[in-house]
Amino acid sequence: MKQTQAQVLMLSALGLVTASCSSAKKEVKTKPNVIVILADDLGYGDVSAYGDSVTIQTPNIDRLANDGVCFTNGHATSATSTPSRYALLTGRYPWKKDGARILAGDAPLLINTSTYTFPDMMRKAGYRTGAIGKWHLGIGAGHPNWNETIHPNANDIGFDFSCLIAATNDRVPTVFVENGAVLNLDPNDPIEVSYKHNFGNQPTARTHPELMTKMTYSHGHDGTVINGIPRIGFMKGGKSAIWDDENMASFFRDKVRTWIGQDSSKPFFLYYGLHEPHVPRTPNGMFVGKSGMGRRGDAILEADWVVGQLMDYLEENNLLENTIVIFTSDNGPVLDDGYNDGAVDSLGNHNPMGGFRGGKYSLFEAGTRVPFFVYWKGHTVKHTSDALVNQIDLMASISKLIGADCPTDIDSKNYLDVFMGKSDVGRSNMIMEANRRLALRDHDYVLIPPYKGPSRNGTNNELGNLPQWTLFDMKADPAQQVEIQDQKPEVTKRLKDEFLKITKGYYNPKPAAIKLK
Ligand code: NG6
Ligand code: CA
Repeated sequence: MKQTQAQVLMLSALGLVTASCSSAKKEVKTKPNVIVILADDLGYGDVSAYGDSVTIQTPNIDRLANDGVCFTNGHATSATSTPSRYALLTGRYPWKKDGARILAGDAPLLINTSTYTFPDMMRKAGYRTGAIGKWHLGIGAGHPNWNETIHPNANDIGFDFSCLIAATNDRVPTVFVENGAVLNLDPNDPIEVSYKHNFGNQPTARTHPELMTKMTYSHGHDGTVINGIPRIGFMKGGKSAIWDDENMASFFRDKVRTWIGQDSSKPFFLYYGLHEPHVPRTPNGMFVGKSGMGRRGDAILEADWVVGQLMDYLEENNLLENTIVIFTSDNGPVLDDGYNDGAVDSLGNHNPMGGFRGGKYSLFEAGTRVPFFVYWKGHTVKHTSDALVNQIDLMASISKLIGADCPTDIDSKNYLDVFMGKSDVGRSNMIMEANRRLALRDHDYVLIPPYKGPSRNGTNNELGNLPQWTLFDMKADPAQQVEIQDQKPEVTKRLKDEFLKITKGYYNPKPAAIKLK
């Protein structure tokens, strides 16, 4: 690939090209390409860069960690996908937004088209913007007609191009949606989708268990069976558009390469949502049996391969020097998330939570503490950083880097120096969210307010529902085994006041029950 105009401008800003560009120097801003790779349910302990105790090998992801900034205290805002992605793409805390909870596959677009988003900001700054992979932020205005182009879609909140799984790989419709329209749809075989009722006496996982030739369900996931896998929700028709679970990774890999390669006149911003290792775990044959840890481990190897494929592409096309690659995960890990896929039995000594308590859905640490790496060849200061960083701050931080306009009244704050590895002074506090429940992190302390509700859900992950205001010291006790609120009443009081102030009007000790559907 030829050097893009943006690259030339950047090199010029760095004084690496001479005379011919010097007249443009005054207006020059550094505008590298920006890629955010967001894995789905990948745990802190699932990436080998985090230490010898990790029993799976992820050499490609490790390359970002080892050559870039490896954050040991990096967080998603939330312990589930939709709110976490909402925060990343809007720079706003999801608990301030009605309806920011795990969405059904036919839910309306969660982000208002009038909201100034991260991709809007990038577009305004001269970037072309793409969203490829998992979405899970809704589409349309409610119960979309999947047989026509659906509006509003990802392109209405700032993306020039989108090719997406509308929700999750375990939810219908099991089709790709490109720029708002279902790919490869045969108009003579229209798609119908419902999360309320089946279509006539169409077979489901319950009525026709023999259809589950690839995987059976353990909880939920008892709707329509597609490709031998039971899903959430009911779907009819659209046969030609149904995705191939085992080739989804290479499908998106190719989309990413084509999209990056098709236009070099502008820098690009890519939001790349990997579907691994979310359920159903359907690694390609290349990875089956390779991790020794069953389907979940094999799916992680596939995610690692995807990262390698992207990095190779960037390298082969001389884009590495001009591209920031950010790798992280939307929430913490889970083993049995509704399928009998052997994740629990084949785990061995592996600890996806990296020794932290809880996991996906949890207010405990493993809910939001996720793998987090930033790599920009020649620019990021390679090291391991213990700074507290949060995905919500990427928007404001990148705005500083590229000289873009970012509103100051949002929750996203500028930590560019931290993300670049030039400073290890991260956030002093943040609010964590898990299924509409909130907790406070302040320096090394975590304060979890009382919540009514079960201690675990069907996944067997601990949720963090505790009867009283509970204080932990993450430095002394990273596994959150020792409650110290009684030893430290002043700290507890100070943090409680701080929590109630930040979350004023949002803290509800008894949030509406979350249906795991
Ligand atoms: C839950 C699903 C789970 C997963 C999750 C969303 C059941 C029992 N559980 O409701 O399998 O799909 O939603 O995961 O249906 S997330 O990573 O996208 O937030
Ligand atoms: Ca997720």
